[in-house]
Amino acid sequence: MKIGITCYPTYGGSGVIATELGKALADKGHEIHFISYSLPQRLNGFVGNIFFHEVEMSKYPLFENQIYGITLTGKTLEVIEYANLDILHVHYALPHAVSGYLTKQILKKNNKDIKLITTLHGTDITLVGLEPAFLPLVKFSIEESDGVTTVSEYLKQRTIENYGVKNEIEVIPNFIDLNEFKPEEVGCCKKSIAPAGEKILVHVSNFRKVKRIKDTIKIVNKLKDEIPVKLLLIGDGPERSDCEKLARDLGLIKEVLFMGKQSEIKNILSVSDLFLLPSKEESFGLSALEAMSCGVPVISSNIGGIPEVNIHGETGFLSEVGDINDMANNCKKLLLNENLRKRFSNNCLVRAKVHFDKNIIVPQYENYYERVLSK
Ligand code: GMT
Repeated sequence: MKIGITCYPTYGGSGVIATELGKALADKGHEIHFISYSLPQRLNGFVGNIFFHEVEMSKYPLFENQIYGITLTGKTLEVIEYANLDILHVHYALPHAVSGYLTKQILKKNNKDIKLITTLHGTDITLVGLEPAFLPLVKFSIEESDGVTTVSEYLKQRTIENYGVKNEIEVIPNFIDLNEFKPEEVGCCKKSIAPAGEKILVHVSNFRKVKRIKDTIKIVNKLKDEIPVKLLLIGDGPERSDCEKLARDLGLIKEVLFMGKQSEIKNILSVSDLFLLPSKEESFGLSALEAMSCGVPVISSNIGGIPEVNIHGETGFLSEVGDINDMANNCKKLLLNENLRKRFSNNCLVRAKVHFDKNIIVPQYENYYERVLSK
């Protein structure tokens, strides 16, 4: 098949999944055309059947506020024309699904068609999509897609409830490359982070409010007198400055390390004892799955699609959003009992392998493409 993939290129989970999906499909012989405003972060290495098309923004003076959705549509039309795509698979509703709809309509005028598949990832449905200015657009573009997938059962239900859409929605969970995210001995790295043998807690995100990163710092504040710990905060975004201030105010300069964006997350996960995900909204929690795949148990909130990934009492523990006492106690249970932590770690590996292995999930997408094409 010839497949166009539109996604955000930056660190967010939707871009990661879109890129990994494209790479996996290319491995299976499909021709993949990525369309985005810059090269997706995980699109590294040369593969003969992967193409990248950059959406270049116009410098025209009237466009003081960039018209990305329209420029994207123009570029997509060009790619479809030149590459003769069978499917346009867009990740994240705004503006990608809206642009996909416009693309389809313009093609129709020229007696051409393309199948439009929209994968909904999270805040496109639960947060920004609900803003009054966007809600009708999101609803309409879902209804007009030839196929719609969500990354969790939770997100499917939220899509139906929030937008009243009647389409059939296919749940295809996020996936992981077990060869890449696996436990590894990176002793030297561990020594430099925790020279006195401190326990290592880690959180990875794009530092948005929805992630409640301050909770991770408050958890460390509760643990530090009983257990020597280091908290690695990986990523960057709007909440970082406030979090740095909180860490300073609490006197946790040595305990909390702001590492910024990192490319080798799997190495950091490999030396970590626990992964923290206290989000107030999360449709899936790809970062938690990456941790689990490296054998790192997850301390998370019990919200959204997280319970479909992290199983309470098996791969980690779940607490109510904002209940940092409970989260800190759950950390203690595992940090003070290495046998239990190891058992959870093993459960994580098994769960990642049995439910979220790339080799199980990518064929589900292929199968779904076939079904949509034959409609
Ligand atoms: O960061 C992104 O690219 C999208 C982002 C979002 O806010 O929608 O992440 C979502 O998609 C990821 C990949 O499917 C999921 O693992 C995240 O749980 C989800 N984030 C939220 O729901 C907050």
